[in-house]
Amino acid sequence: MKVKMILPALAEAESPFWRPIKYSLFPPLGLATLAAYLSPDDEIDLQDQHVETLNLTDTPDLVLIQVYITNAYRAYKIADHYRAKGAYVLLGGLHVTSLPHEAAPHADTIFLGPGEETFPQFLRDFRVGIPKKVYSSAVRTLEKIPPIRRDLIKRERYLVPNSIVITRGCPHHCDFCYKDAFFEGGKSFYTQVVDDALAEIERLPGKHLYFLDDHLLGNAKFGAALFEGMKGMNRVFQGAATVGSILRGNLIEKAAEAGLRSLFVGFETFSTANLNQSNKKQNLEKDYIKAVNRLHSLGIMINGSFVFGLDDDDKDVFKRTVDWGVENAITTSTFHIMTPYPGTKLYKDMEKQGRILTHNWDLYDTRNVVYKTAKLSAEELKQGYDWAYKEFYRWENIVKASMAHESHKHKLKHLLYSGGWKKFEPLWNFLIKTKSLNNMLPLLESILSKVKNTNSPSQPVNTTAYANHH
Ligand code: B12
Ligand code: SF4
Repeated sequence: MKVKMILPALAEAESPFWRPIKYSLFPPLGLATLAAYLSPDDEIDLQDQHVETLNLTDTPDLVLIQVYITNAYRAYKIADHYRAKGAYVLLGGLHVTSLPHEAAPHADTIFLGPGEETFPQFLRDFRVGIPKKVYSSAVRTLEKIPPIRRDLIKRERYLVPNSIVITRGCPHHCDFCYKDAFFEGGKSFYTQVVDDALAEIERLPGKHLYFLDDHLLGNAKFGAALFEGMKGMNRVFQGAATVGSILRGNLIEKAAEAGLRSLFVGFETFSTANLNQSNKKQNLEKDYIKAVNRLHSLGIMINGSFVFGLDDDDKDVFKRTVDWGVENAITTSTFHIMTPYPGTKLYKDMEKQGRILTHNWDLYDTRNVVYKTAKLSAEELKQGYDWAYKEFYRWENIVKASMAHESHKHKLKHLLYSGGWKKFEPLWNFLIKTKSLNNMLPLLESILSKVKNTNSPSQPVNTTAYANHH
């Protein structure tokens, strides 16, 4: 059977803010995970529109398309195109799960939730000619999942070909997060068996790994065993976690020992009212600065995530947030305009209150205001967001934040990481065009190399995370 798997490009691809490097970071891991359930005799063509031009002239028997919110319209068009040609078309992913009725008319079969159980079930049904219209994930486990078909990934086109996910979901329930909607009807946080995760890591060439798990420290027992197993593997890795998990116990030390060099941290907001509004209980009364210092003392760079536009935010929130980041030597920051994704509690609340201003999903990229704001006007919010990015990544601020570290090595690493990520667009574009992004990996690995802490543990010793997407 001829199978085509497609990750359509996100709408941002046509925006003036499009940064090709941001979309050449991670390969389509979800589709490569599903490909493992196909038979070795199937002829599989996996295409990622972020890094290649789609070939739409082929005639596959089965087409799988992954739908995110801002590629939804493009995904539907591609689906319609292949259905018109007689292919059997499957749609799945976050957006299909949030809005199955919108996706269904464009597909022969749709999938809700994770695909590890439902896709093989579909294949069994399809091969005997009785496929269903809808498959909804209920049983959830990562036990005995077949090895991801990484051979289908065009490694040289990505900066971070070694992305990996060994857990699914997260133990928390923030109102703005997709998590509860996507995992409805079953477990919403589960992990691989530690030995399987270690085996998957072993299969990855080179040194660098990027864990795309929502919360790498979310299960302390699993984390401890994983990091124990990773000791001596000579890896450097990046991941994401909550403020609380950094402050609790000694898991973060174990992670650092195993090679954790940069962490995406969901600070999101400094306001208690905002944390309550978004049910982000795990951040309430947490000492953010203590968490920052702990990471710095372990030589872990920080990519801070911040959301603007929660109801308690006023005009000062932008400056307050940028100043805090620079003063506390946060290496990279990811700012978002709050976005009520369909299916989330936030969306339902906003809809009830008549606050949703547009249903144009292309605008739901966290760079646009799509809802009626409270204390800020929509213009103030958008301008403040744009200002925050510019201000945080001004050379003066990059240098200032770098200088907050103690040793010259740490200052330099911060400078290289943050400056390199935001200030060398032409170089990144050249590497993408010449398909040689992967050649930058050794440089990234050396920037992420271990920081020998000659200072006392309480002194900030640091650097950061590359480009997290959030
Ligand atoms: C990698 C990543 C990116 C990459 C994506 C590129 C890529 N190659 O996939 C990049 C950097 C481009 C990116 C960008 C952004 N991202 Co992002 N990203 C992720 C991340 C960390 C991992 C995705 C992943 O690989 N998961 C692991 C695989 C195994 O799971 P999966 O892809 O979901 O696939 C499974 C199922 O969905 C299903 N499935 C998927 N497709 C199909 C198709 C069929 C036919 C079937 C049967 C099944 C199926 O089966 C798979 C196996 O179970 C997720 C968080 C997460 N942990 O998932 C956030 C996440 C998707 N991102 C998010 C956001 C907000 C963004 C940005 C808006 C951030 C920003 N401000 O720029 C942008 C734009 C996204 C958009 N416009 O929709 C949100 C999405 C919220 C939403 N409702 O859409 C997430 C969920 C993070 C979060 N916790 O909020 N992101
Ligand atoms: S902690 Fe992060 S991944 Fe978990 S529910 Fe909250 S926003 Fe989502």
